[in-house]
Amino acid sequence: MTDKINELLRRVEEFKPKAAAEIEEFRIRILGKKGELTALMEEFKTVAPELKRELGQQLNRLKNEATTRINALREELQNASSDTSASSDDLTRPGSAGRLGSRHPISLVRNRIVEVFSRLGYTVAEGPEIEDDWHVFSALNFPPEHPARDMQDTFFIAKDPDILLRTHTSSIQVRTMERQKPPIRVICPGRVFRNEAISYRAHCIFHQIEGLYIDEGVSFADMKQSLLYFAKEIFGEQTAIRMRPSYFPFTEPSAEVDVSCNLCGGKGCQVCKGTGWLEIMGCGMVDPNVLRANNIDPEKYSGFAFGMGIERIAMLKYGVKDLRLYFENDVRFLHQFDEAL
Ligand code: 2NL
Repeated sequence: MTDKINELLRRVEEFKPKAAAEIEEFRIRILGKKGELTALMEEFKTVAPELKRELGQQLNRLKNEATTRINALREELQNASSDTSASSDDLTRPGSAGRLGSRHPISLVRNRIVEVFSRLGYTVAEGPEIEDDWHVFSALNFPPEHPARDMQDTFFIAKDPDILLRTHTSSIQVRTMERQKPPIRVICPGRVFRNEAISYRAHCIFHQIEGLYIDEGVSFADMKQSLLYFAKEIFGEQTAIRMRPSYFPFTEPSAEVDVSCNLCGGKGCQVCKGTGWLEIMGCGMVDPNVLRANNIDPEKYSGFAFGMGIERIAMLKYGVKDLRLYFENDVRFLHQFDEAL
C-alpha cells in the first residue's frame, strides 16, 4: 500500500495542467468519491492494526499534498488568464498612444541652415520649379554653348528650349534682383532637377540652398567670415574652414568650401578619405556680368553668393551613406530623425 501511496504522490507532484478543465478532471480522478485516494481510504480500513498509524499518516500527507497542489494550480491559471482579460476588456484604461511622425532629415537640415542665415539678416525667398532659360542660365552668365544647357543635363518641358526645370535655385536670386534694389540679402531653399542616373551619390531630384548678399563694399573677407560662422553653427564650434580656388560661370573669383572633418579631428579617416577635410559648398564674388544682366551697377555694388546641396550637408551631419534613403520614405530610416534626438 505504501508503494501505491508514493506512486500517487509522485503523480500529484508531476501534474502540469494546461487548462482549468484538466485540473478539475484530475481532482475528480484523485479526490472524487470514486477517486483513487478514496479507494485507498477504503483499503486502509482492512489493513492490520499495527500498520494503521504509519499508513494513516502517509494517506493524510497524500490528501494534503493533493488538495494544496490542486488549489495552487487553479490560482496560477486564473491569475494568468485574468491578466490578459484585464488588458483587453478594461474600457476605462487609457488608450496606447499612436506613434507620431518625424520631420524629414532634409527639412530638419534646411530649417537649421535657414535659421543660421536668418540670424545674419538673410530673409527666405522661394520661386517656381518650372523656369525659363533667362532665370536659370542667361541672367547668370552661362555662355550660349555651356554644357549645362544641354538636353543631357537639363530637363526640358515639351521640347521647348525655353521651358525647363530649374537645375539650381540661383533662379530665385535672379527673381529677387528683378524685384528688389540692393542691399539684398536672401537665402533660397528649394528642389532642383538634373538629368542624372540615380545612384547612392546622385539623384535627378535634390535640394539646394543658395544665398546672395549684395551691397556697397561687400568683400571676400565678409563672405569668408559669414561662411565660417555658418560652418561652426552647423558642424560645431571646433570646426575650421578652408577655401580652394574653383570656377562657376556666375562668380569670380570662385571657391569650394571645405570644413575640417569632425570624425578624425583633421587627422584623416575613411570619411574624409585621409584629407582631414570635407567639401560642403561652392561660393564666390558675384560676377560683374551677372550684376549688369540684373540691372545692378557693378561700379557701385559688389556681392557674394554661395550654394550647397542639402542632401550632402545632411549626409555629413548624420552619417547617411546612401542618398536614395532620402527619397524612399522608409519609416525605419525616417524615425531615426525624431526631433527629440
Ligand atoms: C554649389 C555652388 C554656387 C552660387 C551658387 C549664385 C547666384 C547668383 C549669383 C551668383 Cl544669383 N552666384 N550662386 C554661387 C557660387 C556657388 O553653388 O556647389 N552648389 C551646390
